Amino acid sequence: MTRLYQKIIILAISLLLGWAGWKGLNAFFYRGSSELSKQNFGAANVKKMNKSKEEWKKELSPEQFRIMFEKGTEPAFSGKYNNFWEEGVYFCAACGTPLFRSEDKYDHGTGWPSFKEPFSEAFLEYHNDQSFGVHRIEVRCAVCGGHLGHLFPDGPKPSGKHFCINSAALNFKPKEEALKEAPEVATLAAGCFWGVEYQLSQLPGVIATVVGYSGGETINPTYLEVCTGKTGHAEAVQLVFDPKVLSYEVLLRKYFAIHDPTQKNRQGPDVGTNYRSAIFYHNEQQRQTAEKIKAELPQSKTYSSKKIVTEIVPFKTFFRAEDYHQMFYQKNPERACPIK
Ligand code: MHO
Repeated sequence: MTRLYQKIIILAISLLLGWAGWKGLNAFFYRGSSELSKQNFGAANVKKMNKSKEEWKKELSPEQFRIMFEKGTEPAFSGKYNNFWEEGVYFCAACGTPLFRSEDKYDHGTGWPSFKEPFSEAFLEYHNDQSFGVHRIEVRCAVCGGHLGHLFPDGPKPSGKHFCINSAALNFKPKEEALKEAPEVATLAAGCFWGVEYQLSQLPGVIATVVGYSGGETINPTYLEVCTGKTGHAEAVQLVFDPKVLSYEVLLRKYFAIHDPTQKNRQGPDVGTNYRSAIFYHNEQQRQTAEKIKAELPQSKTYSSKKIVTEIVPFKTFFRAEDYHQMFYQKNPERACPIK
């Protein structure tokens, strides 16, 4: 009897140690693993490519096909971009969508190319991956669905994002060449993002949109956290557009026309810093265009010398919002935000 009692205690202790060990291992490998559960998987507004696996098999090398369409991984430290630091853009090796920029590449020391921000959140897609008994977030190209790698929450601040990507899924093009081919990205805040996304997505030349949170400190905030005003984030729309069809200037003029840039920290009934008017510029040219338009506006009749309060600040990071906020207006036209 006593022996059975002892056995039960030993079994319980070993189970407990095993469980604690497993938790410890997870915490060790994915520091801040609770952050993983906060990642929003909302699908962006982007045109998908419909190609079958058989077609990709014919077009890609066996290694690329295995990694991108059979969820493979290249061995650590083996990929051509692991230790590669040239300036340019990394495109999807399958469909050619721009996915990452050299400015956002950093050495995480794990043996795969690592990035702290994507070219645009609109071009990525996230999925839960439970393979090997661990929870990871799989990253795919939103256009062709090709597997790229994983997103870990142990990246450098302010994004905290660590995109761990297979070199074989990428095709690097140097700056000059990339500039000719790649579209541009804009991140804009003008109050409730439902209506802003809808209005701006109607402009010819807009390739993709995604709504989310920008300008604050909190990593992976939820909508409710942003609503408290304590995260520092503003509801924002990230757009990818073709500069040959739509200039940043025309885009900004539309942006100013669809909201009231004289209202500080509010848009109509939506009050709070999360509804502030802000332009998160991605480069010096964008900053200059934004400053120029902002300075011009008060001279027009519409504003009759009223102060334009729109913030013009450098883009730092963008966290996508929950799925139900993506393309909200298209899904719920009856619940429009105050659209001017
Ligand atoms: N007044 C809007 C705000 C939503 S927006 C996504 C509402 O209907 O709740 O912040």
